[in-house]
Amino acid sequence: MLFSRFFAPTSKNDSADAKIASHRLMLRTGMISQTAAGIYCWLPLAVRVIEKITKIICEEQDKIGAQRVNFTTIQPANLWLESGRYEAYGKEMLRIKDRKDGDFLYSPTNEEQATDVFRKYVKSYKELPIIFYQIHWKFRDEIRPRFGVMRGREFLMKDGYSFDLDFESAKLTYETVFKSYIRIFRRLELTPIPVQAESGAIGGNMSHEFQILAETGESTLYYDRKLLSASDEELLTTFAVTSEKYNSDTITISEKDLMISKGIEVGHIFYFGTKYSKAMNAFVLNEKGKEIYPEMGSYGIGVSRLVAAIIEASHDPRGIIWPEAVAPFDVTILNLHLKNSRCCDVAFEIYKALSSKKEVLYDDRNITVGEKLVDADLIGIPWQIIVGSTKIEGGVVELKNRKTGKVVEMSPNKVIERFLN
Ligand code: 5CA
Repeated sequence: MLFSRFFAPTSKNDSADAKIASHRLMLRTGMISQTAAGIYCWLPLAVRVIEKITKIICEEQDKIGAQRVNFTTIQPANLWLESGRYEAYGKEMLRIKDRKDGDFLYSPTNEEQATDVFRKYVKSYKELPIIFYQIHWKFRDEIRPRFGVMRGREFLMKDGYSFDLDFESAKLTYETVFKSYIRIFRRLELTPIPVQAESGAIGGNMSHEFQILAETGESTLYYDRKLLSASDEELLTTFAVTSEKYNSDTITISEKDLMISKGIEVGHIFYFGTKYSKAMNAFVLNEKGKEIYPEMGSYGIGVSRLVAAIIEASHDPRGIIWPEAVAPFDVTILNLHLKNSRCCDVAFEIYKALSSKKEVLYDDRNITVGEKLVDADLIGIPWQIIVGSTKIEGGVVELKNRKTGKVVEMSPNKVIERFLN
């Protein structure tokens, strides 16, 4: 991709109302553009990151047998009248009338719809367990949308819904999804802290939140120091709670092992038994022909929030430092001297060669050297290949690692080899 043709409207100044690093940096790099309170347009850099995250989520969910679907953003109110949540959900739900005066809503979550699809088609215990998931937009009319996409009103969620025949099987599904989530967050180069949580508006009695440590997080976490080095299996049972559940009288770990930190909730999973299957009369027949209400769970990841959480976890005063797994491009080439034909030839040659295997952003814009270097650090692509007139006379270009800041000189051929092999 030629930067001169790429839509990334970067800016030199911070927006006054951006209070946390991710919000500030997403605006400055031109990843997002606000259209109303808590409602954002996602521009090309951001869409590339979302697609990388989506791919990782789908790979890990497909591995555990979850099946991707697309439920709808607009739902008829009667599904929610059946479950009893239409009134209970309150003002966070955006209610819509169609032209025939019918009541609809913009999905804040899709338990009812998943249950409705299930009851229409699944009739036998033999078809269970089933896990559906989707990656789709949600709307919640939050009282205080803030911190950019961190707490938006319109946001992208990965939401999953499971159906099992009995409690044992439902618990196994819950634990399988739990472990899949840990793998997803680790692949995103994050350190997830799973905490036992309240289930709130979703209901139910077994629930974990997945938190990412960050000083700007809205949750307060109390957890056992061991958690930071626990295996995926141990994570299920190691002590960790949010402030809503914390009670110093009942705590079982010693004071010296107790850690208290701020966190960002990037995922939340729930087991809620037959709450929706009973309310919506979704049942299967068991081997004796008896009607059984399946045991259900639901599983969310805040995909758009994750983009911001990754930036909170990985930035410095100069800008974003993308983990390689989700970076919008693998490598950027900075041609510092467009008027020098040797620089142009070498930069273009490297660009052509690398583009066969890598996602490359070639900065061919007619701006100052300083602006180019500042933008490259701001946007945070993991590797920068810097082509400048003095170095090129000596037959070398510079390869800079955004994270460490380390620069090494090498010949253009060497740098091509470095990325193609
Ligand atoms: N139905 C369940 C799971 S599918 C559910 O809705 N869970 S949730 O309410 O906890 O949301 C799942 C995840 O979406 C949260 O963990 C959070 O990361 C993200 N999320 C929730 N509200 C917002 C919001 N207003 N802005 C951005 N992300 C949000």
